[in-house]
Amino acid sequence: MANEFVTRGFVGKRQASSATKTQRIPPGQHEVKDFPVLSAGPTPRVALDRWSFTIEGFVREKVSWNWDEFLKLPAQQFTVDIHCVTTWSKLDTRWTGVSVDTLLEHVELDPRAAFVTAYTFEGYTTNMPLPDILNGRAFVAYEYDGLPLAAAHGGPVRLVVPHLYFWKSAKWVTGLRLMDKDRSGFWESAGYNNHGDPWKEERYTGD
Ligand SMILES: Nc1nc2c(c(=O)[nH]1)N[C@H]1C(S)=C(S)[C@@H](COP(=O)(O)O)O[C@H]1N2
Ligand SMILES: [Mo]
Repeated sequence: MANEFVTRGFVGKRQASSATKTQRIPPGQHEVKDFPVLSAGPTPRVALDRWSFTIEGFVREKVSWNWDEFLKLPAQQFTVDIHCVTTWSKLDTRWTGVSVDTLLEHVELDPRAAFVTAYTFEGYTTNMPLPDILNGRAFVAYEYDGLPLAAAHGGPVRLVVPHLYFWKSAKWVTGLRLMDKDRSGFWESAGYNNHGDPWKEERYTGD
C-alpha cells in the first residue's frame, strides 16, 4: 500500500506550506502547467514480460527484479517540483514509485562506491554522485498523476531526481551502476553540467 510521502527535501529548503510558488522556481526558470516531452531519440516500446531493473557495479552481489517483483517492492507517493534545463519548471508533480534507498537495501555497497550511472532501455545514460540519490532524494517511478507512467514520459519506469535538472531523471531506466569513479553520461558528455543543481544554475560545463 503506497503511503503519502512529501519531504522537505523534495520541495526545497522551506516549509512547503509557507513557500510561495515563486520561491519554488529556481533562477532562470518559469512555471509551466503542461508536461513537455523531451527525448534524445524516439520513444522505445518496452515489453513488460522482458523488462527488468538491475543494481550492479560496486556492490557485493548484483540484484535484478522483473516487473512483478518490482511492483511488490514497497512503493510510496511523491509530490515534487521538477526543473528542466530548457527553463521550464513544473510544481507539485505526483508520482508513485520505489525510493532508491529501498532498492539499495537489497545490495551491499562496496565502500568504494561513490558515483552512479543510471542506464536505460534505449541507451541514454546519466551520472550522479551517489549521495544525490540517497536519503529520500530519488525514486524509480511507474505512476504519474495516479495513472501508469506514459511511454513518452519514460514508462514503464523512470528515475526521478527532482533536486537536479530533469535530464538526470532517466526515462525507461533499467538499472543503476555503482562506480568508484565518475563517468559522464549522455548529456554530461555533450556540454551539460556534470552535477546539474537548478538552484545554483549548474546548466552547462563550467557553470
Ligand atoms: N532515456 C532517456 N531519459 C531521458 C531523456 C532521454 O532522451 N532519454 N531526456 C532527459 C531530458 S533532457 C529531460 S528534460 C527529461 C524530460 O522528461 P519528460 O519528457 O518526461 O518531460 O528526461 C530526461 N531523461
Ligand atoms: Mo532536458
